[in-house]
Amino acid sequence: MAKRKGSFTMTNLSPLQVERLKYQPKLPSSLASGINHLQSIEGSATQSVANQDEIKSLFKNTYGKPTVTFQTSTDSKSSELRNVGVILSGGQAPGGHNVIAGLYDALKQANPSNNLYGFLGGPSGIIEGKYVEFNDEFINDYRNTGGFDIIGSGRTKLETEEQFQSAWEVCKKLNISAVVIIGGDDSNTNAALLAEWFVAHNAGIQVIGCPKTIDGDLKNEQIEISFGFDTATKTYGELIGNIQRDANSAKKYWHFIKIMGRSASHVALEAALQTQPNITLISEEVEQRKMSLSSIIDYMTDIIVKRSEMGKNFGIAVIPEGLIEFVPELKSMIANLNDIMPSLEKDSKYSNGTDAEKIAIIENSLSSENSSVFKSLPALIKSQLLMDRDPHGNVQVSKIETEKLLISMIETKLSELKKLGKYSGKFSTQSHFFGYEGRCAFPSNFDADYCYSLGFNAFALINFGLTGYLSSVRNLTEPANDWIAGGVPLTMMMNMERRHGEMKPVIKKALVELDGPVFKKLEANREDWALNDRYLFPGAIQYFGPSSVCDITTVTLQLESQAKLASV
Ligand code: FBP
Repeated sequence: MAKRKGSFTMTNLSPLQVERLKYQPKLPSSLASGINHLQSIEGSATQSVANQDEIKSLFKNTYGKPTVTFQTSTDSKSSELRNVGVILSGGQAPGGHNVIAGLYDALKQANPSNNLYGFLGGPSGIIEGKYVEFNDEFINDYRNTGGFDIIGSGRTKLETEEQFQSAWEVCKKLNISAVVIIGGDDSNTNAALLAEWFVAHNAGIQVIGCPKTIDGDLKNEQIEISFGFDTATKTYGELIGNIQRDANSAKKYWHFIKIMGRSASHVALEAALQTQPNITLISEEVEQRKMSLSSIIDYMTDIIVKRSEMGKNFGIAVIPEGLIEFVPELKSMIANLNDIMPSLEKDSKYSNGTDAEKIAIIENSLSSENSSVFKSLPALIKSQLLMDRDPHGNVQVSKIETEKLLISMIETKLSELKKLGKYSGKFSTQSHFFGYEGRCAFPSNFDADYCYSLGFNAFALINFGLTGYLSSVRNLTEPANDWIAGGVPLTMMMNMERRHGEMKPVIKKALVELDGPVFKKLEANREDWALNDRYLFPGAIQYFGPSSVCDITTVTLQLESQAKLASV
């Protein structure tokens, strides 16, 4: 067993760390009544969101289970001795430590002899048998803190027979009868596969997932929001607000701000609603309206020119991280690039070539249409497209400086307009990328409470003998006391999608819905925000003070919950 590397001491903690360690997260009233005083109320049998026959045949043992909701019980439930393992999977999201703290507290409350093991470095920890055993002192150092450093995270995919077999061996050695996987849509897809495999092999090991990701794309009818989205978007909101003040004070720069969030634009959209910048691009809209790169440039340039005519040579543009994958001609070019890269990389002429040589080879290897798109890009972007692929062999869009691509193309457009006498302003720019700044922030009170509840609730699901469920806490716009805790079968969220040329069962990713209330709010206001500065300044996340400031949820959650209420 890996030894714990020293703990924090009160002398090397910041004043905020000291205070946050004392914060007691709130629980839904059902869970607060005690882990041994719960009853589980079953809903009706469920089915997957699509491709029911295929999903059912792939998940013979775990398909169709009912949703469950926990309520307080006057009876006391005895709890058998349990050893549980926990894994943090994928990108960091604020609140992960509190999921583990909630899980630990529930497990110890159920039976002080229960043990919690943390697998190190993500899913590879359970395959390689790398783990730590938690105790009070260990957990206490991490309560209400950001980051995943308590046990680390990783992106190893848990999906093969050999990996499942190794995980089983490790669990047998530690007498682990349940594993909690804290992750996004991919990690929870793997949790569903592992749960099914364990049942099929009579392993006697339950698997429970917890919905994590700052991207906000793991949500559906049953899961209102993934944890981390609240804190991350508030952090970006603060930063954008500060930049807006600066821009409005100096009145000399256009700030182009790319915001993390992978494919979906939920993070950019939420940050925009919190701050009301002059321009917000939404990838899903670009795709649905089939907007070409030049039409995006025209849209942005038009606003820049109009503001300049009003004497405002400054502004703020918010750009979602995944934009280029949604612009039709770039999407096609990137797909072509992803296809030709594996064979090019095996060719020494390409792999030993200089950047310029590689670019020339690529231009000759792409289809003629895709090649002309590639040729039209600035040199910087061409080089970024040559960088290392992700583990699936795809271009890493987070490394493409879309904000700089847009700036450079707008500069070209504006100089053309200048020559035609249609623009006489100044276009001076600053570019930013906000992502990592928000992933490990101290969790907001919302995320601190939500995550602690998710972890506590995960143990309740284990205690009721369930497997293949996602820990679910709903009714999140109400005070924590009124939150509804329960579980949703992972298979209920699945459909079949093409991955690496094969149809695979996966949890459906939620993209921004253009007919949903959140996008509609942007759409209704963006013309006004473009020209008339309606900047909002959310400021830093507040942990202490009036509830109206400290306990607010995201605009996204509020609008979605209002729309849900209005529809019933
Ligand atoms: P998850 O989907 O695993 O939660 O990761 C989210 C994310 O932060 C994305 O927004 C971003 O594109 C990606 O991780 C960056 O990955 P990395 O941490 O490997 O740089």
